[in-house]
Amino acid sequence: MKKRMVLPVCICLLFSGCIGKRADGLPDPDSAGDRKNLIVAGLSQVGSESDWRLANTRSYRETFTEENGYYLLFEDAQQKQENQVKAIRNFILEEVDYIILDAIAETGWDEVLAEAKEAKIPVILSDRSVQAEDEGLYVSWIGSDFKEEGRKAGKWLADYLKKKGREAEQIQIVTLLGTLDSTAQLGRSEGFSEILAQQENWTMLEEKSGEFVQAKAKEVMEYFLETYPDMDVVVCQNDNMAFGAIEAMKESGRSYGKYGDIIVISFDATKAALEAVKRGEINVDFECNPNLGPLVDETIKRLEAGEEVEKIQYVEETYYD
Ligand code: GYE
Repeated sequence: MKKRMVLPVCICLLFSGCIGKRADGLPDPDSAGDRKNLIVAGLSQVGSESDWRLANTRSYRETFTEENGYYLLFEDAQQKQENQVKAIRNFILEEVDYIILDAIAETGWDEVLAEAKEAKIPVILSDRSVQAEDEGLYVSWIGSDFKEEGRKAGKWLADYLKKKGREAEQIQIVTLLGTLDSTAQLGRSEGFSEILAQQENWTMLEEKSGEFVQAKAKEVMEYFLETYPDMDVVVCQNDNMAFGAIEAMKESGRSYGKYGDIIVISFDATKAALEAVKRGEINVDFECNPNLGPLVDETIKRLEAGEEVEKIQYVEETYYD
């Protein structure tokens, strides 16, 4: 009884995409009808830190429509894990049919995901994965093979240096890391390190987080340029950070890219970054596909039909140089 009275009020205040409100802001008791016959999905999105992220959100908004049978509750966590935990708890109170989580970090999910499991709400991980004690806490992870992206970047660099006749040279590298502990950061770092470990003459001077954000990356790159003026390569774990690095290099009068001194490696392959590849400002860009909405939709429809789904579903990706 008490639960019925209190919960909808809290939920309506917390969700921007709320189901229905009376003029006084309180929930309309009839509004539950809005979502009748629709699959209610609660999506906890990381934030809006990059162009990739905006494209990813767009993909969900375009796919999870009423015409396609969904009622989407969208929550932007603004880069805070605590907001994601709160959103998941509210999705549970809302009794959504599915929870879609794009986790800011890999750790720290056991408790809240156990609560979702207890409530029998299937959780689908989108883009990023989590390290859970019990893999049964989520149904499927749909995203990119980030480790492979990192490996591809390392292999590309080895090939490129060989083509330039620089394979015996000492190569000094710095890395602009993404959000620490995120699957994209961990995978890209691990994959690249694997190749680096096989190269006697490569040195990783320093790795520092630019949090996947252009302005932050620019600051870190300024520090790198001052501290390591002889660097040969900057690995940028996303395109917005590559733009930040480029700004810093431009301002300090350093040459970079295909026709310059510092080799620029990036990930995501957004439209603007591919233009920069064409201009020779970024040497190479490893694609990361943000269009996950249709894949998650397909997974949910399969679950609805009682079918099994794979635990990990990787999207196909290429690169541009
Ligand atoms: O590379 C970056 C974003 O998790 C793949 O997060 C995603 C990464 C992407 O902010 O631009």
